[in-house]
Amino acid sequence: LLPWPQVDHARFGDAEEEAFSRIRKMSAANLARNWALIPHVTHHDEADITELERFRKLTSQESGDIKVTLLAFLVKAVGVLLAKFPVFNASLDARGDVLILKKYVNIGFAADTPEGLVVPVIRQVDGKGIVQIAGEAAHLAAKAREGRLGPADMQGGCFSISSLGGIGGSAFTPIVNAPEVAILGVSRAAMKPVWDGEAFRPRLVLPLSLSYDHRVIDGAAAARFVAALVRMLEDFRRALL
Ligand code: CAO
Repeated sequence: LLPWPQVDHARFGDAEEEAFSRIRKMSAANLARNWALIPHVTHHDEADITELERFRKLTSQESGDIKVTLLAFLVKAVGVLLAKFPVFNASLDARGDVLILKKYVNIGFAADTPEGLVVPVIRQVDGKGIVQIAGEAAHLAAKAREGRLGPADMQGGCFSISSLGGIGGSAFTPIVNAPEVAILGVSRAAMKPVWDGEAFRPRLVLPLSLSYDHRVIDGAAAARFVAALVRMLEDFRRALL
């Protein structure tokens, strides 16, 4: 590779130096390794979450202080699917020729903090309900923003979710968080005309982007995983099947 370009930026205008925070140094090193070593593919799809959003708002009103977020439903849905698609709940060993299949389901979520990106982990989501997951996510996100997450809060993840839906965007390519093998990116839901066989109806449509390690996961498996996620978000009763 060519060496990094050495430029005296001050020759071209005012500029100042700002050192990376400890968190940004760590996440930059992880992201660079994961981007360089993992052959990523990103699979995009959309889910009609009109009914889910109605249910989410109702549940939130009934849950007292806990705000039941879309993220909590996504964590639960992915948790259910990881049991059905074991290759998504796996890690490659360091040599890259043995797959470790996990029997537990811990899901990390990307949290934006003033110091940089962190990924706290919600443990054993398979044994938890959505309100409990929402409460734990809010607690971990607050801890993250205050810079109080300990190493134990960020270890043991099986799969990550990166939600930019509260900010905007229609699709992006999240970077797989090694040694995990897949990560779900969530963009901003928007009202769209959807053809129901007779007419276009206004529906709330959520964009989903699944990046996966193509050494471990085939494109067809990724498409099936996302299709199952879409069906679950469109009718959450499927999470019980
Ligand atoms: N589409 C439309 N609106 C959405 C949405 C979506 N997919 N997801 C959330 N929203 C809305 C919510 O309805 C809520 O609106 P109200 O304030 O009117 O109720 C608002 O956005 C905030 O949502 P939320 O409280 O559910 O929080 P969140 O799940 O969006 O975010 C957290 C929580 C921790 C994920 C967030 O604070 C964060 O850090 N996001 C950034 C993550 C990130 O940086 N990812 C990139 C990593 S790679 O660089």
